[in-house]
Amino acid sequence: MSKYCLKENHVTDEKLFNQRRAIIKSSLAFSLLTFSNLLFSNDKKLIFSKDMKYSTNEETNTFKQITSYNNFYELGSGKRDPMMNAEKLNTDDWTVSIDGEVKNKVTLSKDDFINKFPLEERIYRLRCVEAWSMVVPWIGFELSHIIKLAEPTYKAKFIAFESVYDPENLPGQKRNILAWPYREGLRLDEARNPLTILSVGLYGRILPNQNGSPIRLIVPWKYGFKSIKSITKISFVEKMPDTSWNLEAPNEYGFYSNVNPYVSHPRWSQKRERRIGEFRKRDTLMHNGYAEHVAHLYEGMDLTKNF
Ligand SMILES: Nc1nc2c(c(=O)[nH]1)N[C@H]1C(S)=C(S)[C@@H](COP(=O)(O)O)O[C@H]1N2
Ligand SMILES: [Mo]
Repeated sequence: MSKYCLKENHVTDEKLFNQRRAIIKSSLAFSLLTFSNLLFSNDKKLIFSKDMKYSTNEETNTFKQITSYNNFYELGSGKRDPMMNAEKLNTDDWTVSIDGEVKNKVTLSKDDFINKFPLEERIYRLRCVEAWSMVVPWIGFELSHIIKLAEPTYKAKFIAFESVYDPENLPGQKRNILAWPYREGLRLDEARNPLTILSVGLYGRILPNQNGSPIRLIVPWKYGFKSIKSITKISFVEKMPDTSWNLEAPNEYGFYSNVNPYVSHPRWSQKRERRIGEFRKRDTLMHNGYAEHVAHLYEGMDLTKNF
């Protein structure tokens, strides 16, 4: 497929998406709410249904915004670097190993992720700790499906995630800007929350490399850095795992990292945010607007200490 063709497809997918949204917004649409989609991207079919329970109906950012303003330090630390260096991430023969305190240790291929689980399109906000945000039509499935497949033992209390390690090809990994590979973690009940998904695509297409191909986490009520990209390992563990940003600056980045306008980052406020593409700042919402689904997970915890 030529580059030109790919570009055309971006446009078509986004147009289709907006038409669909227009239909959904119109009054008669309820019968159409769970229709399936069949779209081709990079020669792969993504078959998915539309989630209405957890999706926001805010306007989505454009495909171009979502794929050209990124944080992916393995591909460079500038916002445009991940797009410019996207082809340096090699996702051929990708596998993800699932191990640790589980009955079933398994290794899955990237095709498994597209074919084995019920894919849904979910429109979620992503809010970066740097106080910008985007709304993205992610395609993925609930992480709870992996938990059911793995069958954690009674010892498992947390999940530890690891990203790709390939310093020969990934320009960011030639320097010690972070503890490589990039690492993240969730408490098991956070991982089981239905809002927590593994994403394999966006705007009807498989994930562009700069967004964390072939599979990345999305935890919409936490700052963006928890949503680890290009995952290679999912381990069920007993103790709270190390995370790259916490190792880097423990006073700035805690394990929980819930979006919280009332707890400032030590170097800046978290009260307001700029939606990419907008000029005026918005007020940041508790748990990024998802409090009704997740606030109970932190009942009784001091959120100024557990930041
Ligand atoms: N492996 C890895 N995952 C990562 C990062 C990274 O540098 N490496 N950056 C994080 C940060 S800080 C943010 S805000 C989001 C950005 O996701 P997006 O580029 O798809 O919008 O990815 C997160 N996941
Ligand atoms: Mo971020």
